Amino acid sequence: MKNEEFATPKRKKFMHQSLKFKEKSYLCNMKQLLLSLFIMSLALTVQAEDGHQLWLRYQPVNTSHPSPLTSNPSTVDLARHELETYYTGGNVTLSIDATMPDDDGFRIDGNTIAARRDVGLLYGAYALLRRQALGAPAAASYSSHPAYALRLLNHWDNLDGTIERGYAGRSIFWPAADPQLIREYARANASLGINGTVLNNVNASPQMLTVPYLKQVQAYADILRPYGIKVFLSINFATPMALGDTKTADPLSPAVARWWKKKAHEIYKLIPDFGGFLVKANSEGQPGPGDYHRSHADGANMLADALKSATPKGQAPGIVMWRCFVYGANHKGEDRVKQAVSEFKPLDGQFRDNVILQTKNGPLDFQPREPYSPIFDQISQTPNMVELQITQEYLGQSRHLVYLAPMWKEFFSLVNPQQLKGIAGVANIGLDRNWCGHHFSQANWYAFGRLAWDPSLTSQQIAREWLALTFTSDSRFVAAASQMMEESHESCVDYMMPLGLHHIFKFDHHYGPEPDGFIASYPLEWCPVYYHKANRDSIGFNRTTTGTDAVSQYRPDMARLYNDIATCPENLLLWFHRVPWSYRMKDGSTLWQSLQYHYQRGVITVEQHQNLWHNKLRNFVDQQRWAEVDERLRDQLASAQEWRDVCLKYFSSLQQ
Ligand code: GCV
Repeated sequence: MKNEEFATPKRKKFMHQSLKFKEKSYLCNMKQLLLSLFIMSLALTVQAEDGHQLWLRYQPVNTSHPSPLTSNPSTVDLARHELETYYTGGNVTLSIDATMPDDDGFRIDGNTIAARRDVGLLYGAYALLRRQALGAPAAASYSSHPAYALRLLNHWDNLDGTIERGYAGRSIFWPAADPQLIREYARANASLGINGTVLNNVNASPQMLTVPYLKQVQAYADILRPYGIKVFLSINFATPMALGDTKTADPLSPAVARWWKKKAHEIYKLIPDFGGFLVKANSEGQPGPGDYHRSHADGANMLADALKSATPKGQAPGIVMWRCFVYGANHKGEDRVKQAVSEFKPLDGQFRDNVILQTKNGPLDFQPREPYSPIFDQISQTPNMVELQITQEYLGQSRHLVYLAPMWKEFFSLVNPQQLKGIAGVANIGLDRNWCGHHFSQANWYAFGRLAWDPSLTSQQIAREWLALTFTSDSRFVAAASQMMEESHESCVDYMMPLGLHHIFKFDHHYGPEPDGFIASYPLEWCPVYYHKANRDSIGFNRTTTGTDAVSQYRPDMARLYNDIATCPENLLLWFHRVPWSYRMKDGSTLWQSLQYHYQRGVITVEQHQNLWHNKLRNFVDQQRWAEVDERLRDQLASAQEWRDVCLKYFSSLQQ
């Protein structure tokens, strides 16, 4: 290894602030001392902030006269209640306007909110409150319409209360829920325009569709309905067989189709506006139609027919969101990032009209940086929706401050948002008092919701908005903290997997580096060494036309761009190309120097963020939230250093 020198950040000396108690003569009196301590503790209690209020920190202005909420409020009741409680600008008129576009949008003219649908009035109310809190001009005329009809959270919550890839405590839904918490969850989502939620893990338990659990789902649906949120369920494809009701789960078996129809009717009886099913089939050990040599279309269509037959008249049929995250089944051995297209492209056009293909933004698995999934170039006759991961499985979990909107915007810069039918985000919500584990992870929930409504918003706009609503609108704080958020994703890529490296995580839990990872009994495509392929001379995965040819799954202009090492963006270089260590990068450095530079830059950025938060932003933030973020930033720095040191040591050892 050549020893490269890097500028280390200037470490500014700082003084730890300490509480100073000035001696005052009146404290001589013991009674007065106790009284003072009591008052001080009261003040601290009043100011205690635990993050539970999220971005909804409006102060009630009209507590004397808000319309009381019944136990079963309508959507319009909720809108009125929010406005009467929190809006300072006078009475607001809510009006249904049948001439407006038939969607969830709204128009605000002074103190009138107009919408085609009730839920539009509720969204308009939240927009008005947000604008008030952000100091937008009160009388401005403003209208807004969602980009997508489907704006969903996907919870990977198990019925025993654990959450797959959850980093904020146990499930808010299972095994049982506090109805008040579910109302708060609904309100937070409605304030962003999120209009659907999948209540259970895609690795689904067959028990989900049994009567006791469906009754629970019914109770949640009743709470969520007035907030404009429909419930959906992940299903296990083999449910009828697993519950002992059929001998097979073959989608072409009449008994199986009958079972699903009956089940769909049972669900709609309990939940008349049930949204539909999310399905992970023949992937990572889940059952599916492939077990019976049937196609994904056979499986999806059978479920789609069942939902259609059971949806109450006059209502759009329930939908099947069929996931394209499929590998290791029919195309075993093929480059993993190609397998989804190989599997689904031949089926395009064979799906019922109430089936939507749901695909992760990248072709591998929510890595810190991936190119977009070529499914979005290849599937044109079946509706597509994108699945983003809000929970930070591969981005430092809830220990690292990583703002994901810049990454999602990268996706939208290459996949036209208008070609999608909907958007889903794998939730980062749990029973932790602050919902998301890390206070700044709330920003990812917020950003997901805002982008699901309007993908043209910039990541910076959203960060500024969120900071002002969540902490303080002081422009010095917002400017510094939003810059930190904006830089955080790139720095995470730098200290984990720069220049297109991917999946060099520790096995199973995916926190921390394991570049030498290889377990013979595991599928090769779970092993880090499969992805970086580093040896003495070179590093990187040749996915060009001379390699696995994954590039050819992209539309022609992108395929050309990625295929040519001279035009391939350097931030994806090692994703698409196998490159000698001595390769000259655009700035003249060798690949090896560049790799070291990126790892070091990532660490330095975290160090700067940690210094900023610790020294400069302390006085803008309440003590509890400041300290909790501060502690995590320290952890993040240690983790970033570990990433840099372990990866560089390993790659350097190969070159000896
Ligand atoms: C829900 C990755 C994750 C799994 C997840 C899977 C999926 O493999 O590590 O936890 O399972 O993606 O999206 O189905």
